[in-house]
Amino acid sequence: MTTIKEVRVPDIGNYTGVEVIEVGVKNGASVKAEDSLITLETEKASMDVPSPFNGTIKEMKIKLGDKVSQGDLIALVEVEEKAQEEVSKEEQAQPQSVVSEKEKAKPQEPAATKTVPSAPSPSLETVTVPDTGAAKEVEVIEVAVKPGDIVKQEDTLITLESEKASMDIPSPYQGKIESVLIKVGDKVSQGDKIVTMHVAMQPKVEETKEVVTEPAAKVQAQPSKEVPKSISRESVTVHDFSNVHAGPATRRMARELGVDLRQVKGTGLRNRIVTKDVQAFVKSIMQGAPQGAGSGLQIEKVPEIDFSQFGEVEVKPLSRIKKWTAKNLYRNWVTIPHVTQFDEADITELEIFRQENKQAAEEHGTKLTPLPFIIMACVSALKTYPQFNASLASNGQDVVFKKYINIGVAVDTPNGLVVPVIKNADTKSLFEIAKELGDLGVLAREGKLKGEQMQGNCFTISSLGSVGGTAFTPIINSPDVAILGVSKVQIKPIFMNEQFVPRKMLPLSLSYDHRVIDGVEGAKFAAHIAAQLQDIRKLLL
Ligand code: CAO
Repeated sequence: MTTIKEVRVPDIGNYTGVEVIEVGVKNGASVKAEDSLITLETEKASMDVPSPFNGTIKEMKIKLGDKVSQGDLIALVEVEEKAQEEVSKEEQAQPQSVVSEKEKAKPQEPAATKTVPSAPSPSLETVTVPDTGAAKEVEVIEVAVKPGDIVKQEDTLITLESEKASMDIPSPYQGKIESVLIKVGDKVSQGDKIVTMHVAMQPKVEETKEVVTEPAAKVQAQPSKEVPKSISRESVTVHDFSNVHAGPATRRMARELGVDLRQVKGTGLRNRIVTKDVQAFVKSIMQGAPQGAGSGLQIEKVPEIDFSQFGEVEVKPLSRIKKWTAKNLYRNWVTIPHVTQFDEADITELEIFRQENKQAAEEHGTKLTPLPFIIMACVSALKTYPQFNASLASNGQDVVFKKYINIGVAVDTPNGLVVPVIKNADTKSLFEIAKELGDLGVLAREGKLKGEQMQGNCFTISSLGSVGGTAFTPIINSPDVAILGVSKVQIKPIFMNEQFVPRKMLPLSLSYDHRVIDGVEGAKFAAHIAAQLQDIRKLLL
């Protein structure tokens, strides 16, 4: 017998609104007790939240970038009663570590540790390991400074890793490192010396700053199990670092530099990726080394301009959706070699048929626009050219061919662009597609789309036909390998039967990933869509 159990964010000390930096599982995934569900990251520590049960993920309630606090619902897990009993027995045998009431009472948000004497500057200070709240003998997995380095207050000096968490130990001072008294692999405890440093400027307030305290939750810094990557609009936004073994400082550096950590080879203990690996990766890219799929670098920051010097301005934040979209579009634009193939379809006959059947469509409770026909033509093209119904695997070497056909349709909403998905479009009739399209469009504009309605697309259509334009170059919605842009129908003089005749021409713009699709294939795919639309009887074949 199975029951549905809730997994909630455990006691993570006094942290609230902690960012979810990884989602290790997706709906339907089997998990064992202790498998990581999500990874949280504060400024100072990253921590995995493991499943307390063996079972199957019924529904993930959290996504990348969410901010969570104790008690927030992470997932619903379908649990076999028997499996649960076994886990309970294991739990009894191995009680979880808990943080004492005293530790819980401490403010959790970190920083270094020392009582700062109000000595006249400059002075030579020794920085020691603070009370990490963890057991003694915690391993040093990264040393971020060397003699002569200038560090700012709060810069990471070393990273420690216990069984449950990795944590950065920041400098309590601004100054110059005189000597480093610790090396990678050392086991340290509270009070052990880390560095001596010439302190240029003392912190203004004489105080004992709070320590990095291991969160009370069962937290782990070990890499979580690899899970199948969901191929969806949502996964497009997810940096799946589930198989990455790296500490907070390294992750932070990677984020700042726009480095995809999955592409970086770790040289630290147990192949952990350390900051120097990220630096070496960046250097190799700058020197022209080839990159794997999906990686990329922030090229250069746009200079900050004070626009108010030219006239009145008003600053408004981008919507949440637009922020996500901006990141994804940017990544897709710089990492995928796009080629856009233009074509046009003579839809004169289609339009006659559509007008004749508008009434019938209304009787089916839907509206018949050119888009459902275009979707059916794309289904036919995807069946004929399966390399378009595919994704490049993250190793950049394999292509994942999909045996299902889900079509995403870009919908502009007041909050930004969303891509609801018509699932198994190859099994649906014209009216069914039209109805689903209309319903999804309404839900999208009302901001009521559910996560699963935006997941699993294989190919995307962006139609600006109702707006205008003659052509455009759509950006591929990775992990798709192609996207079809549709512009406004125009009546054009087409030379037929020895004379020019007015025909309704539909402009098509097919962008494809040139790593997966050859130019000839791109041209054939676009031509296939055009041919299907020109003679819609072919859609029946
Ligand atoms: N050329 C000329 N007219 C077109 C056309 C084209 N390529 N495509 C659609 N039209 C017409 C439709 O026939 C309809 O006219 P009638 O009401 O006279 O039949 C009108 O434009 C409006 O269509 P629509 O936008 O309601 O419907 P759609 O099936 O084309 O689009 C959907 C469906 C979900 C995309 C839509 O609801 C929507 O959001 N459209 C706005 C455009 C948009 O957001 N596109 C995404 C752009 S971002 O990449």
